[in-house]
Parts: sequence; C-alpha cells; structure tokens
Amino acid sequence: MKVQVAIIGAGPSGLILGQLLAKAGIDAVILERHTPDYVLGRIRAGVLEQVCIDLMDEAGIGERMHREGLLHDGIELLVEGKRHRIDLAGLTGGKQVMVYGQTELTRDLMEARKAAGLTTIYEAQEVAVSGFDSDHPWVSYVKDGNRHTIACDFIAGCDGFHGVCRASVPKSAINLFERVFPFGWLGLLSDTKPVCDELIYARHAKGFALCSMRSRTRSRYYLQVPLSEKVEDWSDQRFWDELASRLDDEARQSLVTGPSLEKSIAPLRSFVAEPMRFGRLFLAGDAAHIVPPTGAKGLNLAASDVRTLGHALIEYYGGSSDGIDRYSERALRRVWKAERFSWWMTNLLHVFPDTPPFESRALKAELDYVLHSHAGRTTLAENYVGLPFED
Ligand code: RFL
Ligand code: PHB
Repeated sequence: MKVQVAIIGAGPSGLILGQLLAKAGIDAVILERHTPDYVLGRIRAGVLEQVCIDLMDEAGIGERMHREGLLHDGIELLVEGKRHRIDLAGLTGGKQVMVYGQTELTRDLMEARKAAGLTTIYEAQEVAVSGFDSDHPWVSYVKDGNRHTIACDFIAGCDGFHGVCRASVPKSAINLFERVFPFGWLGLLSDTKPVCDELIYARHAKGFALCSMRSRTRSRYYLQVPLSEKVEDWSDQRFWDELASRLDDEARQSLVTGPSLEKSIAPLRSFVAEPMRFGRLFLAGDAAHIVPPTGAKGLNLAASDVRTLGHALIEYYGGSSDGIDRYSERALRRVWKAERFSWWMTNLLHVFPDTPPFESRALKAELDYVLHSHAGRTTLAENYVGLPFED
C-alpha cells in the first residue's frame, strides 16, 4: 500500500488533519491503536476556542457543533469565597468560547470520515515509523496477526503523549522541556444541571475546583487532589461534599448532585518537545506538547498545530515546501504562548505544598492585580479565548 500521508493516531489531531487533507484531495490513512469506542470513551476537553470552531467549519463538519455547542461570553473566578466575572467577550472585542465536548467533536469527525469512505485502521498493533530521515518513509503495523507496510511521502505523528512517533526520534535530535505538578485533577461527569451558566474556576485553601459542563443537562466537575489519591477512595458522595466545601453559598445552593457517569484522576504536566519536525515526520498535538488543563488549551493547541500542518502539506503538493520547512517554528511560537498561559493560570489557582511565605503573598497580590485591573483581566481574557494566528 502507498499513500501520500500516513497519520498515526485517531484523536482530534489525527482526525482533523485527515479531514483537511481529504478535502484537498490528498490521500491519507489513519492508524489507531484502539477501537473507536475506546477513543470515544475517554472523557477529556470541553472548551473550544474560535480557532478550533473555525477549523471544524473549514473541514466541513461544524454543523452539529453549531447546533448543540454552547457559546460562552465569560467565566467566573471564585477566590476566597468571592466571585469575579471575567467578561471574555467585552474584554476581547466580542470573542467567545464554545462548550462542546471532545467526545462529540471526535464522534463528528469519525462519522464524517466513515461517510466519505476514508480509511482508518483501528486496533493497529505494534505501529512502527521508519525511514523519515530519507525521502521514502514507511509505517508498519500488525493487524489480526499479520504485519503490513505502508509507504508514504510524510508521517504525521498525532499519537498523543504516550505515542510511538516522538519515541522513534533519536534522543540527540530532540529537546524536551517538562514540569510535572505535584497534584492531579479528579474529574466527575454527571447528568445533572450545571451549577452555573458559566464555568467557575475556584481557588480555595483546600485546593482548586472547576465547575464545567457538556450541555445544559450534563455537568463536569474537577477537584485538585494529591497525586497519592486513588479514584476508588472517592465515592460520589465524598466528591460532592468536597466540591461543595470549595464553592460559595450561591453555588452550594444551586449544586445538583447525582450518580457519576465517569470519575478519573489526571496528573497535571507541562511538556514541550522541540523541534516538531524530523525530516519527513511531523509531530502534532499531545505527541509534541502537554499543558495542564487549567487554561483549556490542549485540544485547541492540537487544532492549531494541525491547521498549520494541514495547510503546509497542501502547499507542498501545490508546489512549495516553504510551509513544511516553517511548520516547527510556526507551531512552537503558538505552543509556548499557550504553555506559558496554562502554567501561569495553574500557579495562580492551585494550592502548592510548601510554598514559601513570600511567594505565597506575591501570588496573592498577583491574583488581586489580575482580578482588579483592566489590563490584568484583559490579559487573562485574550489568552483564554485564544491568541490570533500570526500568519
Ligand atoms: P490524543 O487525544 O491523545 O489522541 C492520540 C491518539 O493516538 C493513539 N495512539 C496510537 N495509535 C497507534 N499507534 C500507537 N503507538 C499509538 N499511540 C497512541 C491513541 O490511542 C489516541 O487515540 O491526542 P491529540 O489528538 O493530540 O489530542 C489532544 C487532546 O486530546 C488533549 O490535548 C485534550 O484532551 C486536553 N484537555 C483539554 N484541552 C482543551 O483544549 N480544553 C479543555 O477543556 C481540556 N480539558 C484536557 C481537558 C485533558 C484532560 N486529560 C484527561 C488529560 C481535561 C482533562 C481532564
Ligand atoms: C472540561 O470541561 O473538561 C474543562 C473545562 C475547562 C478547563 C478544563 C477542562 O479549563
């Protein structure tokens, strides 16, 4: 088998890239280690920036997203029991974000791919990427006990943080930057009415809490927990009690509790791999970088990477290699801005063990500044809704 682009991973990065390339008449195949149901069962992101919304439209699959997604004009910060609204739209000349679950976005992309008859090989085991330092790369995989090989012009590594693509690059060719946070987020999904029309980011002495949602009837809540916590030790009741204790009276009164549909703990990490191109192998999305979820940037960064990569590959087949030559530099400029914002927002809103008293007071003053200065609120708002593309 021979294709123009072999995409590894059927998460949002791989599926959006596949759709952009298919629209441009570029022949691509996607190899995915898991089943479609497994991919759809992972509860992850919930907030889309305009960049991601626009890209879904460009890929021709934004119809359900516009029908069912909830546009938000602002977010609430709850600090020491007091609410502060960040008027995202008012501070950014009308920009909004959309609440639409990663699961739904992935489902739309999978269905569009299936309807267009495009090839996705699920349950592809032992995927290997080779020859990307030459003009003739190839990928191989095992399916139903047989090994298959696909020759290609390019490989797109959209295989997430634990994927095979970044791991196949010689260590001497890659620089890694990492910060692992000393806590995780315990998430709970439930079919209950969200506690508020907007997201609430709460800083509390007991730790951070986030009230988010997937729809007007489905809520997603998170609690900062030590990494030593086990999800089995968190009954639904314990979760609701702890959440209520980190909110204000108004939220406590409107909090509707119910059985959890899903509960899981995610560690928080900042990570960047540089560069994002190795010959004919490109990394995109979580394969190249991870942000702590506080700024809601992971999925949106994945979308902006594949926008840049998709356009670069389309340009290449149109006769210019300028886009692929500049891919890594262009993507990384945006990546580092989102890394900085996510790291900053995480530092501001979480409780760190053993923070020295001086740093603790300085952070408190910074939060006070952000909440009460127009410039501070604007900085938060313009980063949260997503910085504009520079190209
Ligand atoms: P994914 O989604 O991890 O997909 C990679 C795919 O590659 C497959 N794979 C392989 N396939 C073949 N062979 C191999 N060797 C393979 N190794 C891996 C995997 O099975 C998988 O299907 O990466 P992608 O596409 O780059 O997408 C990134 C996003 O999923 C991620 O950044 C976001 O979910 C992060 N995130 C959030 N991002 C936002 O923009 N807004 C949010 O509100 C937000 N909230 C979150 C989040 C992530 C969270 N967790 C659990 C980490 C909330 C949480 C709790
Ligand atoms: C979510 O709904 O899962 C979510 C929302 C905002 C974040 C992180 C996660 O910052």
